[in-house]
Amino acid sequence: TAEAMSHVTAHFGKALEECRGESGLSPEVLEQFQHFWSEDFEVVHRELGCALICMSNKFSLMQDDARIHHINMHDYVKSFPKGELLSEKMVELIHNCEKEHNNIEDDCSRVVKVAACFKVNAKKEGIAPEVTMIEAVLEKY
Ligand code: BOM
Repeated sequence: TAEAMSHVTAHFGKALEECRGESGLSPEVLEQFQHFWSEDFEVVHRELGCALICMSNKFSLMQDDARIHHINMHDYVKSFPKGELLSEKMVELIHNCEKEHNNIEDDCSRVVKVAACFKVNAKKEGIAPEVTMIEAVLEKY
């Protein structure tokens, strides 16, 4: 559900500042992680892909090949309110996007494409949160 996704995003997004330095993602491109879901944020910068890899590694959500760790992601999403309603769908959508962009060799470039694909498909499935929903739960984490 979009509600569960707002919790996942709020929690995951707390790792952004720790990853800004090594990813090179400037605050002008993405100031706060919740804006990932904004209509007017374009998921296009390679540095965002690098940041997503760094952030995922803080929670062991990726394998060494920078692909999603299915079990860890499942458990992570399940740990949030209503997460058990989201975890399977989320892993499936990300994995489908990984298959679509499997030809891109550079990890950061591929991950940002996967993230853009995931954003589109999550909106189609009605599990994309509004930025205001994320802001409402930020203080819990
Ligand atoms: O091939 C690995 C791709 C990982 C892409 C992840 C995209 C998700 C971005 C936005 C939402 C975030 C909330 C939690 C994400 C965990 C990765």
